Amino acid sequence: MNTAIAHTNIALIKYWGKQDEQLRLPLMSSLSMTLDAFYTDTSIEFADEDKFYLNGTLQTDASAQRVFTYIHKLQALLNLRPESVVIKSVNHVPTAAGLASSSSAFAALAGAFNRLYKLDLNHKQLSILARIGSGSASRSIFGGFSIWKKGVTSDDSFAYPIDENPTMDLHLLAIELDTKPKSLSSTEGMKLAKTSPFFNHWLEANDSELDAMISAINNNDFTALGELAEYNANEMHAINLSAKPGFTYFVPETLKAIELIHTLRKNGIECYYTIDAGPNVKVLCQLKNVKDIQKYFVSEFNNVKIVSASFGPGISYLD
Ligand code: 2P0
Repeated sequence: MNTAIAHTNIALIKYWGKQDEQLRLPLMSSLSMTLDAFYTDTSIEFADEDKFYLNGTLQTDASAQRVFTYIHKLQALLNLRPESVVIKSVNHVPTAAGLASSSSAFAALAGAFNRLYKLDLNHKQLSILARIGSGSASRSIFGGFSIWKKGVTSDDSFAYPIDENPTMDLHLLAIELDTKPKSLSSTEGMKLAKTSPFFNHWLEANDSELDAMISAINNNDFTALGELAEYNANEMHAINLSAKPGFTYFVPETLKAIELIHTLRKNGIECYYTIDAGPNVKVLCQLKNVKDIQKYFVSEFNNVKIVSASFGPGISYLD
């Protein structure tokens, strides 16, 4: 059946800007945490006609187009027979998560493709294939903490693990504030962000922020990790606001959630936020505070859904 399973990841040092759109080569290195609670399993088989099923439903929209463009690109790149395929993907992302799944989706698809053609690729090669589907997917090949180094060519831009079984007490609470599809894709947002006058600073700060995050992880320093992850997310969203034209993924509830995190901190409950290309907020915290933080968000927002996650594993195969 050629089935691969990959988990989503959340960037603590973010990828936001490409040097090559086609190959998805980034302008900066990024660092992420792979999550246990959210994953995708994908199987692929040769068939008479290209078909893509997501959660059991045949897809005919832009998402199917993106998947087949990707498969055809890999077939051409690796000089493989351009055969048709049936792809069946299931996203095990709780509906409450409010998390994008392109990182797990393209990592699992790259793994399934590897099995289909019996390519026997190593994890570095798989990370390169996953990256071509979606940048963040390069990091989902690995569990725990991983770094995607930007590289200068396609063969040189891949992720590697820094600690696949971290012992750090680090939990993530995904707070679902808004379920509407985002108005601007990551791909488009990244293009616009390059017009910000602060974009150069974003690139210049990348090396030192990456080094500082690696130190925080090596020193098991939750405070340093949280402060820097929050700062890095703020920089990314500041670039969006200052682009020409400016834009934001925030909705009013996003700002309210940020305010709540400030209040929690003032009250001695240590927690930090990170926010991706959408309105939902992810809280970084330690196990002892998970329940209190959940309670506080539930009391301040009506019907808010919260999913708790910690470290997840790298790619695996079902058969
Ligand atoms: C990240 N994001 O590092 C950043 C932070 C969102 C904000 O990677 O265009 O779906 O497919 O390479 O990987 C989301 O963008 O973008 C993303 P493409 P992707 O996780």
